[in-house]
Amino acid sequence: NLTPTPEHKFTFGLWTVGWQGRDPFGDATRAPLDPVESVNRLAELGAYGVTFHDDDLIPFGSSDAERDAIVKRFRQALDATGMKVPMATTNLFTHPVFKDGGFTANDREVRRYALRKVIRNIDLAVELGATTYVAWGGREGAESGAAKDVRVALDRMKEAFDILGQYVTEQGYDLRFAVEPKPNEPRGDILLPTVGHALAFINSLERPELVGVNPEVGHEQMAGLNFPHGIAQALWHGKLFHIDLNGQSGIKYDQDLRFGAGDLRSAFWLVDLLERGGYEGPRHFDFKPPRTEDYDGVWASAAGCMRNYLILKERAAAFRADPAVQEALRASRLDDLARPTLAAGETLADLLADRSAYEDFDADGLAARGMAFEALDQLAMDHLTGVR
Ligand code: 3MF
Ligand code: MG
Ligand code: MG
Ligand code: MG
Repeated sequence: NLTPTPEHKFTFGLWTVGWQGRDPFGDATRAPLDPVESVNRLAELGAYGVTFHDDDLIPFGSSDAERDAIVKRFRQALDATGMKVPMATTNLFTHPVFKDGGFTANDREVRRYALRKVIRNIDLAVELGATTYVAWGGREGAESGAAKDVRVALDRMKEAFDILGQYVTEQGYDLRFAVEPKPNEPRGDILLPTVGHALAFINSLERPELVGVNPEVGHEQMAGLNFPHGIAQALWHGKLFHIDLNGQSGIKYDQDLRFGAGDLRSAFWLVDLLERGGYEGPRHFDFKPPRTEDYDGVWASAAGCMRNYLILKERAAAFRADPAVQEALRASRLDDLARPTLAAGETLADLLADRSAYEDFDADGLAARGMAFEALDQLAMDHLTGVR
């Protein structure tokens, strides 16, 4: 069944369908999109909810009265459609004041302002029912060596997350943070560039249990990394709090293609993993309908994200259910990988005393065994392409 419904938990950033197509070389190709229109159209398409940066909903510099009116109207659209807001985030990158970062700007006043801007939107996020707060530090970084003392900047980054953790704890909010890594763009080099860097950083925080990751397909691929592998490790650590789905074709600028475009094989393994791996959160799309598209194209692109996810979900399930695949998995000894290397009750001393493990080990004999991975992967290809 390829029809999206709210049970599939598909969500979209307001900034995705609302992207007007402005890029470093060209002006906007589309007129501004009313967030209420986005809520209505995405609801019609079968989405579960929307997410937003503070400034996506409430233009930067709005008065308190304008803010209240905007929020009221937005809330009415949510109520009328049943759309949810499971996640929100802060824009700490568009205004020129953030040119050297938010949490790690060299200017202390900017860092204090950034924290206040985040906290203000956390209150709104919680009011609207969000349980995840994403932090993407696109301007936290540098273009040159002496411009940023990275170890000191990481002290400031930790300070920011510790303060935010204190805030949500003191308020009694049911809200967790998700760090979104990215290697570069817009900064030349961004702090916490990959999932692995972010996971290590989280361990140094005062409240590590409140902080996880929000990996984005394209961001990890920009660093040449295998996205499903990164997601698997985040799941293994219990840290996959949220995810940004989109498409990317290799190491280049952040393409934000619709999900399933770009590296389709990687998308197949990703869906296979998410559907089997215990991720219960929203399937959140952070994509950009190409600037070639008018609004018909925008909604076709959004629908395509969900459709491709559901196609891949169906294909991955067929792959796992195929008896030939199960046989091929055994032939490739995946069941053996699942067995602990020491037997139950066996000790290190037993391993050291086991002559078959070393002295009598038949290295050449074991080396001669093929792994049968090619046949297994071809079955995946057959299922992915629908010929099987
Ligand atoms: C940039 C991004 C961001 C983040 C967003 C937090 C503008 O490459 O991916 O989108 O996803 O700021 O959710
Ligand atoms: Mg991105
Ligand atoms: Mg992207
Ligand atoms: Mg993103």
